[in-house]
Amino acid sequence: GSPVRVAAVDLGATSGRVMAGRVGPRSLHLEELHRFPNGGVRANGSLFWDVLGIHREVLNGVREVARTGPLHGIGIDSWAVDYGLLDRDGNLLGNPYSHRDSRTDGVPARVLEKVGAADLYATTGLQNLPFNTIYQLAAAQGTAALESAEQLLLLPDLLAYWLTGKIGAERTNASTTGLYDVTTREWAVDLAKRVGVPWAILPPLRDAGDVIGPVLGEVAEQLGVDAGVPVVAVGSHDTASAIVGVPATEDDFAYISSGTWSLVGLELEKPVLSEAARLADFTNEGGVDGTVRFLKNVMGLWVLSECLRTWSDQRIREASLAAVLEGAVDAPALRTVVDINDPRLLPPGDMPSRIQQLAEEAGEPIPRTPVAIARTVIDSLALAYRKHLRTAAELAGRSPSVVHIVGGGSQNHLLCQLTADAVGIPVLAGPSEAAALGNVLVQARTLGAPLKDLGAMRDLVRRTHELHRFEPRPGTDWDAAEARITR
Ligand code: ADP
Ligand code: LRH
Repeated sequence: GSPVRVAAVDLGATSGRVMAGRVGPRSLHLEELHRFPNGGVRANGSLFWDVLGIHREVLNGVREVARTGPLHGIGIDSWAVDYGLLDRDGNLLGNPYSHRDSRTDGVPARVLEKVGAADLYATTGLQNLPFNTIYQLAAAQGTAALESAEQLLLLPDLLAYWLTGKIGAERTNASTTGLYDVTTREWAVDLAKRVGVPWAILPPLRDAGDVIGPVLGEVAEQLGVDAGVPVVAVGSHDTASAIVGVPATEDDFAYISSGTWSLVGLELEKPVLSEAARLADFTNEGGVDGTVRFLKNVMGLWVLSECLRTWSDQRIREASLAAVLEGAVDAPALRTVVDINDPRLLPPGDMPSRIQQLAEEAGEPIPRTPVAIARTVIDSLALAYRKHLRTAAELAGRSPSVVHIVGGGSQNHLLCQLTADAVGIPVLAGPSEAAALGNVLVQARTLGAPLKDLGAMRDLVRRTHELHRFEPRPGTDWDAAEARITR
């Protein structure tokens, strides 16, 4: 058939991008036509997303895709859990909060008193993160916005609503809310009732691959496109789209989706809801085509990017990403390691001081320079990947033979090599835009491209993208390092 050309909107917490994706029978081509910075905005004591600004950038990007060639579809994915509320007129009620806002401090404990951790896990299968939508809604109880809300839309669904006027919740992202039953694949209405969440605001569910609807006439005009262009539901959770874009040809592969967050785990056919999985605090998120993303959220390169922001504010000019990574390659290995998932690293702030504080508390040598701090972060990430991949494999009864690293972090060759060393199996790094590729591929299938399943999509990525291979190097005592942080 003739090639399909779509706009893939991929919104990360630190940058948003709009890509033109072209899929032919044996070809897959991605062109980045628009990129813009993203981040929380502090106002009136809270941390919000500038969602109208994001909407404008989505329009700007899609317009650019349409200007440069045919446009057969539009798909949107973004980070998980955050949402906007609509009033009865269909208007947005206030600004969507960032999941890094502190309003959920102390809330999970209150909710768990009502439902019990075991019950909650048995239904949702989710890692107990303070920002899960269920906790954000519990924190919002009694607010004017929640009381007048008619609909809750997760962010990619909100942006799709502004393009099409259609309301819904795509399942991969719904699965991150803590209000979704991972076994029945429906909203967990009873759970919502028990927590006091107004369940009627949860919109009808839809699947990745469904057509959401054609763009509204007014939007088509703004975009300079024909009114019929469909918006297609993709794996609207960016991590779900990224896992579609993992170029695995092996059956037993592990993955790390490495961006602002690192999502570390396995693709499974069924959730693992065992007591051991609950105690290990592993998540069972919904993947495209009914798969399960059995994984751990690791604090990720957020920690490094907040360090870089802090150094830039302090006018430490020599501390650019390229410079600290170059220095970190030659820094001594595992000199200082910290628990990179310490909850104090979640909110924005002076990250270098927090890393030093964690080192001091753990009795580790305190890293003093940007290079030493960056090396601490990278070593600590590799150590966390090792621990969680081993646990995932054990809990799921798998023994992966390779780790695929995708996302922006796949360009961090030091981290990729250390991951191979730490985990003890080869790492295949790339593509860095796996989420956008997954978004393109799911749209292309809906629009008629012959991609029968995830295997076919992954084959196409593998055949069209160059990967970097890292073999594990012996000689570093990772066990001893792990013992230092769990002491
Ligand atoms: P998100 O989608 O969450 O916004 P990305 O997948 O774009 O994140 O990954 C962003 C991260 O990728 C950055 O924080 C940075 O650490 C890393 N990164 C991006 N480019 C490079 C590069 N050239 N070399 C090393 N690391 C990089
Ligand atoms: C990564 C991500 C991750 C979520 C977090 C909120 O961008 O979607 O999978 O847990 O953001």
